[in-house]
Amino acid sequence: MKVGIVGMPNAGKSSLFNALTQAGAQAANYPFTTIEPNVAVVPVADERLDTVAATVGASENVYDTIDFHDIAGLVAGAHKGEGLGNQFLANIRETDAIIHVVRCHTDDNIIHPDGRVDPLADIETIETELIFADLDQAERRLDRVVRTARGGDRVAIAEEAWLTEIVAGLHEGRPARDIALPKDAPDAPRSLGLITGKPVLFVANVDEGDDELPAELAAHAAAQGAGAVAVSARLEAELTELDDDEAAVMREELGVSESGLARVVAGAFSLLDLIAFFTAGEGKPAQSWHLRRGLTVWHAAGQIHSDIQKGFVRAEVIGWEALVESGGYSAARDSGTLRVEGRDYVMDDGDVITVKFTP
Ligand SMILES: Nc1nc2c(ncn2[C@@H]2O[C@H](COP(=O)(O)OP(=O)(O)OP(=O)(O)O)[C@@H](O)[C@H]2O)c(=O)[nH]1
Ligand SMILES: [Mg+2]
Repeated sequence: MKVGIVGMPNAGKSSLFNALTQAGAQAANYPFTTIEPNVAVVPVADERLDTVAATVGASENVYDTIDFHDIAGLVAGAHKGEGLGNQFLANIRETDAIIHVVRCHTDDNIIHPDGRVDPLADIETIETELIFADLDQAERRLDRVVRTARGGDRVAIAEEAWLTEIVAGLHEGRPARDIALPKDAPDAPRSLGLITGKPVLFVANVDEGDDELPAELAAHAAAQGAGAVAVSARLEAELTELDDDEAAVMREELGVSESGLARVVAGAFSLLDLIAFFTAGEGKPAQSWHLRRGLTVWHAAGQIHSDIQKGFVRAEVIGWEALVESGGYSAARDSGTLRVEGRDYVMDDGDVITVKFTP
């Protein structure tokens, strides 16, 4: 899963990025990879995998990862070349979801580009710039497609139709996700890399020790069908410098229950409606994976490897708790809690699967 972080300059994007990256490295004790200075691959620790791995005697734990992309802040007029932000938007066109960091903290020492703290006004500025950037992208593509369509190319003619809808909708100031498209073009916003077509998780960057999501932000997110969580980016960044016990004591004192990483990851997963599943075998790595809820074990096989999906025969499936209670695969097989399922089996959160396939 790839996630792009957007927001106003000084909103706290890089602070959040650093906190997530370091917390991921610590929580999972797993060396994160910095592909570029502003891209981090963060493992998503999952205690269920640890227990499953211990039960079956796996060689190591490999957690599924999230790529976070931190880009420069956007200012009003970015689409006309103001500030730096616009040129970095290309970096997040390929992501699965957007994290929109909104300054809500009231620290006067931190300059706000517009000289005031107003979360909803900031959100509107960013949403407007993203719509303009998408409009630019869609119009350029439309120009090209119109030329091909004139030659009678049927694919181009269909594409011209939905691109025209998108361009018109964006012109009216609507995000791509709200623009109705013909049924044969459901992936259009994605294939075009439209940022306003992606699901959004708002991260309210709140004052230290303030765990509450501002009501106005919660309402705005709900109206859009977006997710929202409150995090103090600075506090989270500071907590990653402490060891686990010290950080737990600090959290307790401040009344901040869960780590910022856990909240952001949980927010992103519920936004994308993802479930976790596991693969594990004796002497082999135990791995966690994620899949959209409602998909089948055949889709799950495709996550693991396209060859495993192609040669899919059947799968052995068991809930992680049942596997741990049985103490291993062979006992689970004997007691009948390990089931054999066909390709249409719909995956449950926490399933452990072994796919049988013909190479
Ligand atoms: N008091 C307080 N300060 C914060 C918080 N989060 C970030 N800051 C400070 O705000 C300043 C800007 O934070 P950054 O994380 O660099 O902001 P950014 O969104 O990456 O900014 P650009 O990259 O310029 O767009 C830094 O001095 C941070 O220490 C917070 O939760 N509370
Ligand atoms: Mg930054």
